[in-house]
Amino acid sequence: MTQATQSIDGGPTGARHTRILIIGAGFAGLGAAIRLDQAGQKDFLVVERGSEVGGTWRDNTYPGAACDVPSQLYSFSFAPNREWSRSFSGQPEIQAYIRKVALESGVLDRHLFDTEVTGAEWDAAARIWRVETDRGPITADVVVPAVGALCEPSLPAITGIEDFAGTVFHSSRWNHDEDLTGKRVAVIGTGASAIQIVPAIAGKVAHLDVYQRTAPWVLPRADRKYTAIERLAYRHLPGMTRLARAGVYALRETQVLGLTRIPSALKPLQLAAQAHLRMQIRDPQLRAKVTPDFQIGCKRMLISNNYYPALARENVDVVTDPIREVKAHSIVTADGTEREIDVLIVATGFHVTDSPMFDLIRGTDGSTLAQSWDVAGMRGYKGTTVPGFPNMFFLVGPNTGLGHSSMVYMIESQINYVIDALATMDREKLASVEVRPEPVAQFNDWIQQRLSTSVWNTGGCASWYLDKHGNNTTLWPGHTFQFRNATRTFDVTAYDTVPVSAGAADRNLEETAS
Ligand code: N01
Repeated sequence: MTQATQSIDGGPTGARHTRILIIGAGFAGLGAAIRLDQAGQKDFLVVERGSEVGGTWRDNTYPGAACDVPSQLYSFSFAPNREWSRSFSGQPEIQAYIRKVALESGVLDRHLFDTEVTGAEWDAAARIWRVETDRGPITADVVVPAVGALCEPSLPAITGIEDFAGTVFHSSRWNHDEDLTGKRVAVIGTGASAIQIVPAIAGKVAHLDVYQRTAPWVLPRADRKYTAIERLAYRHLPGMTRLARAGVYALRETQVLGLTRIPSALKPLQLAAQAHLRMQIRDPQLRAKVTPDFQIGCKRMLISNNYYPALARENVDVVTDPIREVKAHSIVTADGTEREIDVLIVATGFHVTDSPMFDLIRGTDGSTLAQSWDVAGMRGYKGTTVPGFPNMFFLVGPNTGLGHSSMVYMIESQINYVIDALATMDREKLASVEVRPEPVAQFNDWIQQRLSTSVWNTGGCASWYLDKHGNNTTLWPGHTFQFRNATRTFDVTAYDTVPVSAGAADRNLEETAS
């Protein structure tokens, strides 16, 4: 794939200036770039630390990687994919879709790849963001962090892990040079990534130990290849794609009541998962080991038809004793058992509520996002704006995650909000907008009140949805169309604004070189 490589050089005056700086070129950043372009907001740059678009779908190349949201819903509404080969797509097909959309969009000329943001600070006098990257400085009127929640691998703090002499890697940084054939392998973790990895590698390794801290609920995966006739229909009848998308969307929304208000309504799903487990694992001991002890939905509901059969294989052991230490060639559990391994795969998730990106962004009083969220936890207004951080619009921000549907829908809602914010700033000649603390407090009180009855808060599990204070700062507690409505227009009354004459028009961008 050929992608334009831009120069970051701002010329003799130093930093390059752009009106809008988008950080990240995954679904969110790329989607924002395309929609901004379509809306006539052409003055933007996208900086991306990787060498191509795709974000999490570029990074997660582990064997078996696939989406657990149906393909028809897992695409931009403005770029429907008529070529999906199956009902739940694999990573290569999703990444190919993202690449194709990027290439056809005409926005790659404003992408800077292999460029990592190392800091961003609001300059109150000039009313601009001063952003540092590993390829030089950039200034921007507006920044749009679109780095996603699942981008920074979380590595387990296990005694001795740094002394492991074999190969060790995180699920999202798969080492394709390591041939697992005939090796003794350990996988730590039994989340959404691990349950796809385990069946994909169990048949080729000599032995596999699956270290399970908490057993997940696993439902059948209604995945199948589309027939030739279906593919033809999707390709040639645009209405089919729209209809399928609407059907999947509506079906998924029926889970919201159970997830957010009446967790007992999820009982049929839990019964289905129990039946799935009973049918796929005959050994009562193994079945007991992998039976969850919390309510379904509390953690992400997983879907797989081949995870349990993989666990039941002769060459696979599920280890539930806590890990005591990792040695040069083995893992030792609390009961003293030592299991030798050649390769260690950590499928232990991501820094979601404590992303390193939060340490890099400094607002009006010089505090970082991490500092401003340290006490109250990650919170924002409509998942997008944060007091003390003017002209910053987060995509996939606080409480925008979902337990039931497609993040692409949420991302598009947030993009609507950003586009209307920019249009409002243009129309009303505003140099900056900064959300006021009161609407943020009101919004978050509503969120937390809604979440208090949710299965994520009451279902008896620990999960990455909750932060270190036990607050759910990641999930949206309602229907996705409620979020779409909330973000349809930019409500400028919730913001402190500064007119252009008081700042931006007077700024001397050449000072940005200093
Ligand atoms: O990560 P996770 P993931 N010692 O955080 C365990 C999305 N996704 O990469 O449950 C031992 O879910 C941890 O144990 P516990 C999806 O949104 C989507 O699997 O905390 N174990 C858990 O079992 C998903 O939710 C797709 O007790 C340790 C596992 O590691 C998100 O990504 C596919 C440990 C981590 O599970 C993250 O999924 C894949 C330790 N020190 C992922 N630390 C799609 O299909 C953690 N664990 C779209």
